[in-house]
Amino acid sequence: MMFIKSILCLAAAVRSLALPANIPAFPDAAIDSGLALKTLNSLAVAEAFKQFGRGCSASKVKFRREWRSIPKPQRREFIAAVKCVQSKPSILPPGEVPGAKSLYDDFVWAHARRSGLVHMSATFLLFHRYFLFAYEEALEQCGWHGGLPYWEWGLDVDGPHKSPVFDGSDTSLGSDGTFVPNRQPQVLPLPGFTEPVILPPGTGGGCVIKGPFSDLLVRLGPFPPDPDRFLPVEPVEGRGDNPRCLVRDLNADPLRRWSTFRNVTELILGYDNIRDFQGELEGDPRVTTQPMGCHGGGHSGIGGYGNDPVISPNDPAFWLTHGQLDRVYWIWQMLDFKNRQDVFGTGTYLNVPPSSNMTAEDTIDVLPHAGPEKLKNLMNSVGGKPFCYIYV
Ligand SMILES: *[C@@H]1O[C@H](CO)[C@@H](O)[C@H](O)[C@H]1NC(C)=O
Ligand SMILES: *[C@@H]1O[C@H](CO)[C@@H](O)[C@H](O)[C@H]1NC(C)=O
Ligand SMILES: [Cu+2]
Repeated sequence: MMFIKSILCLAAAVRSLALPANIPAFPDAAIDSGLALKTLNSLAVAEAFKQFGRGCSASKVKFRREWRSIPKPQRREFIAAVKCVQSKPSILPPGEVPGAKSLYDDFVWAHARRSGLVHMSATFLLFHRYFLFAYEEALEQCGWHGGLPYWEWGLDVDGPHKSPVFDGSDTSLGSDGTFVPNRQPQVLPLPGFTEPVILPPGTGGGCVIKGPFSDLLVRLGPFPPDPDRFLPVEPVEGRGDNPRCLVRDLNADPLRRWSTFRNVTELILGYDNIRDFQGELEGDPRVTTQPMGCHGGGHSGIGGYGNDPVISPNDPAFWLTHGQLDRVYWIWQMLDFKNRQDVFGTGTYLNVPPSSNMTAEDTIDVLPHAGPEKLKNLMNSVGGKPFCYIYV
């Protein structure tokens, strides 16, 4: 209650500011320390409190918090809820995806089956926003009412293996993978860029063996790309049961290169239209000369399955890195809310195969978890029907 009050005070204090013209010019030190991003988050909260609609209100809004700001007993409750989703049976039609044994596997499939449509396309940010929401609802059914947590990358650029998110304690999402020595750098050829991205090996590389999810059985995938696309759509191969451990390879290098406080703050302040903002955030070769973006940095910071564009939701940390990404998008939107309500691009990965331009009137779904919804209804996190959350 105190917390809500202080947010409301803050909202009152900044109400007089016209956004985004009055965003303070931040000193370098504030950008590098994360203070600037924190301030932008506060401005976004203030704006969100003016944008409540259709049943979403200050008393109902869900607070999505950074992992470290969730008290440890609640972190344990969150982990228990994730395990509950992992223990519930699949809701897919019997036999359709034989490897999907649990409701959690269904989420992995929901992402995999659409991966060729919802990356490097108009729906990237909003599909993932809706996807996170569907998962948050499943956690709710499993007794977690605290809002989906997020992972602030900027706090862990000195080593995600030391982070409370990944330290292997019972209040973490499990440890790093076991260290696999003598590995070569990973060479990632990214479509549309002439030079591949080269990543040094991380601090893991093997199975997660300590803490929550050390006993997790990953089942789905790998899914091969379709012959005419970069990523699959409704793949047939890979649906079978392929039980294996969770592989992780935590890595500070990509976090330092693409996902620092500075990278995220400059992204939010540097672009005023969705094409450029989304293109930089995702490293879209049609928009930017910089591959990866903060999205890629976050995934590669987790490494292992978390760095696979198709099956990354197999790692329970997926939801926290994408929570952070949605937070970045959310802050950007809230800094100029009425002008940041559109989508840009087509409905296929790098427009291969070619597809139509999409508009906010188009619909997406997150089957089997959430039905079709117009993109315009997914723009406002506090618009009610379906969303009612903010990041704090
Ligand atoms: C990201 O920020 C770091 C400093 O925080 C900087 O060294 C790096 O060049 C930035 N990356 C990009 C792609 O701008
Ligand atoms: C799709 O959008 C692009 C970029 O704005 C534009 O150049 C193109 O003409 C559009 N295509 C159609 C069919 O409207
Ligand atoms: Cu992602």
